Amino acid sequence: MLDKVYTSVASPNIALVKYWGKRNDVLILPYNSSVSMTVARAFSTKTSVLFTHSVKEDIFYLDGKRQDLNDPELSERLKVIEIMRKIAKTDAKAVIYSVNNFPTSAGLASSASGISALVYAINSALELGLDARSLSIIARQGSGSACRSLFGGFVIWHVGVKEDGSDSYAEQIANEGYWPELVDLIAIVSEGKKKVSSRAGMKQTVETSELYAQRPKIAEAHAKAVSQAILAKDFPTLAEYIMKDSNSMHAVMLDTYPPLLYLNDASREVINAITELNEKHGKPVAAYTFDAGPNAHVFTLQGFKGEVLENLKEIEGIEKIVEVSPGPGPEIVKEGFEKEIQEIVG
Ligand code: 2P0
Repeated sequence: MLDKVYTSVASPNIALVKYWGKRNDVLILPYNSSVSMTVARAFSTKTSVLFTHSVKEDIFYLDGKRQDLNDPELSERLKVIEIMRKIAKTDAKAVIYSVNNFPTSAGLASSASGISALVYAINSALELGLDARSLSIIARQGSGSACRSLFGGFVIWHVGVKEDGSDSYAEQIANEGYWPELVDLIAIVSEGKKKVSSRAGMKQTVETSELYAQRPKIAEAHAKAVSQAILAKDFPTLAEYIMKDSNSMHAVMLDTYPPLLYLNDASREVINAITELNEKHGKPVAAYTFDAGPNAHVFTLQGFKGEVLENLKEIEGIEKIVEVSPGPGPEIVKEGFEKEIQEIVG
């Protein structure tokens, strides 16, 4: 409905089996399925959307600042607006006011929660009535990992085989209440110089890594093993495949030419500490995973949390540790940024 504000909230996700490489850069189609956990609302993006004929162009505020929609990176991500406008057959302009309740330095990507919150709010604002699977296909085209945030709990993004991307969507494996004992301890480490963005980095890997040809079938097997381990609440198997998949992705990153080195000394200390802890227990009680940066995500069960934290606290270079648990998918909320949007529209 035009001239009415709709507000959604969505949370980011952390990959347990990684997406790293596109077979189609425009539609954002991956080379392999990936699996993730959507995190609780302590980390979320709240987005209010209004469609109207009373402004001449789309307007987008992020964290209180108006964004330049001619910026190529941002406009590529925001093409989801145009996709949805076409479905609704409207030329009304969008006024968007989006706020993250967590800093990007918290070790979680804000683009996933941002884009999933946006498509979720637009679905209501334009009265499209699309289900979460269809919305995940739209969100995917803004940013691959965003499609997984359309669901809560544990989620698989299916690789798909079709050229139009209609079978490359996200699906829930188990909801956020399924395995509440599982926690992710994010160890924030000091970052060095700015890393290569995920989008640019994965393209370089696909183009130059000789090992990459092996990656899709390895990751596909990991996605299957991780999905089964989640359903069985089998932590040792889950932990083994989480670590193997992180290692595998960082192997093809290192094999990229020139190499992509996202881990630092503190990251490697975490790998050593978790490996020793698991050896001490004679089975995996914790699992590390790293994205395109040095921050460690350490998965464990509540019963081992104290011991894992003790080990992490001894590592030099860890600045802080943030605990996150499984969380819900996007939702529409009553209270949004009505006042702010009113001021923008005038
Ligand atoms: C993931 N990452 O599965 C992997 C692991 C980073 C490492 O998805 O180009 O921002 O927008 O599709 O989704 C980060 O890449 O990239 C990412 P685009 P995206 O979570």
